[in-house]
Amino acid sequence: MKTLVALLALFAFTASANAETYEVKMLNRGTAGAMVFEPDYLKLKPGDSVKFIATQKSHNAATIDDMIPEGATPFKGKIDEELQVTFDKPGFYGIKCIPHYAMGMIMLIKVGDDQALPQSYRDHKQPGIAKKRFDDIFSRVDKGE
Ligand SMILES: [Cu+2]
Repeated sequence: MKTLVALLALFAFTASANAETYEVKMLNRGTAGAMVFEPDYLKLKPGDSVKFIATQKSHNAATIDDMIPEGATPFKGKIDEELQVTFDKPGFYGIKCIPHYAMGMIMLIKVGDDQALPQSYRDHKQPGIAKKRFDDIFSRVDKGE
């Protein structure tokens, strides 16, 4: 019995040790231009986490309504605060910085394999530069990147 408990503990440890944490910077200016998440597209395994880092001021990270998998929990970080989120539910997550959404401060997170990007994400009405930047990310998703 003791051996079984020890084995179970080892499995639990291994599972959590395999989960990774990715860092995303929130920037006034990055390599892709002004007001960006860097990187702007991430592919995760279920259980991986993302740490949104307030590298520069006045940014936050929040899920976009209707751009998260069914049953996933929306989140909304506070301005200027680091936020760590664990993504358990497979699918695509559209993320925005609330103050700079129309300036194109968005990103996409894919969790799990074998997910097709839902058409509703492509049809989602995006303000200002967010549309162009999402179209660019979607074309990378389509290429299998
Ligand atoms: Cu911002």
